Amino acid sequence: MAQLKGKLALVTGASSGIGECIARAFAAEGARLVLAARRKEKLERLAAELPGSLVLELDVRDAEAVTRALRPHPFDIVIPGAGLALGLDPVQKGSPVDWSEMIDTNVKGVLHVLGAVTPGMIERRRGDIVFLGSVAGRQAYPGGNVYCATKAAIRSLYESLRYDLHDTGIRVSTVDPGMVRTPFSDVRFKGDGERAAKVYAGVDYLWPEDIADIVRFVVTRPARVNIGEVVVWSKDQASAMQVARRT
Ligand code: 8X3
Repeated sequence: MAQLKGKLALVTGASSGIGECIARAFAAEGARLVLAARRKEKLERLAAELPGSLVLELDVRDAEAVTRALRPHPFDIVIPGAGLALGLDPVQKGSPVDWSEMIDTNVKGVLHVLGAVTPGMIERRRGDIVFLGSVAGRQAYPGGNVYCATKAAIRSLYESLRYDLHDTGIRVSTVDPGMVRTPFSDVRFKGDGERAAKVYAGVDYLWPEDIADIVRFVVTRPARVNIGEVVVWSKDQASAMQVARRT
C-alpha cells in the first residue's frame, strides 16, 4: 500500500472543514503538509498541531500569487479544496457579487492551483490530484444554481484532467460528498447560525473526518490503482432534495 510518510501534500482551504480534516488525516500518517488558505491565524493554529507543516496565506483567486507560492514545491499530493457556497436564492434574486466569489474561488481558484502544480508533477511523472466535488455537481437543487454549477464544473474538470494527464503517471480523482457538517452552511447563510443548524437538524449527517478518511484511502492505493469518482452520502440522504429527519 502506498504510504503517506514523507510525502508532500498541498491542501487549499485547509483552515477549516473538510480541508482541515484532510490535513490532519495526512499528517497523522506522516505526510508533510503545505496548508493554504486566506486565514493565516487559523492555519498557524493548525500548523502548531501538525509538526513540520508549512503555512501559506493564499487567496486562490489571485492567479499570480498562486503560481508564485506553489511553483517551488514538489508536491506529491494536491487537494485543491478551497471552495464555498454563498446564498440559496433563486437566480432572479441572486447576488452577482456572490456568484463571482463562488466562480472565482471554486472554479478559477482550482484552475490556478492546477496550472501552478501540474508542470512539476508532470516532470516528476507522479502525484495525486484529488478534487473535492459535491453531489451538488451531479444534481442541482432549488437555489443551488451557481454553487451547483461550480461543482458541475469541477466534475467536468476532473474528467478533462484525466484526459490531459492520462500518460503522465499522475492519478486524478474526485470525492463528491453530500451533506457534511462543517462551517459550509454558516458561510452560505453568512453567519445565520440558526438557519445553518436547520440544514442538519435531525439528520445523521456526514462528518468532515469521514471525507478525509476516504481521501486518505484514495491516495494510499497501490500506484497502479486510480480510484476515479467517489460519491459519498449520509445514510439519511437519498438525493439533494430527499433527506430523512428525526425531529
Ligand atoms: C455541499 C453539499 O448538498 O449542501 O456541497 O450542496 S450540498
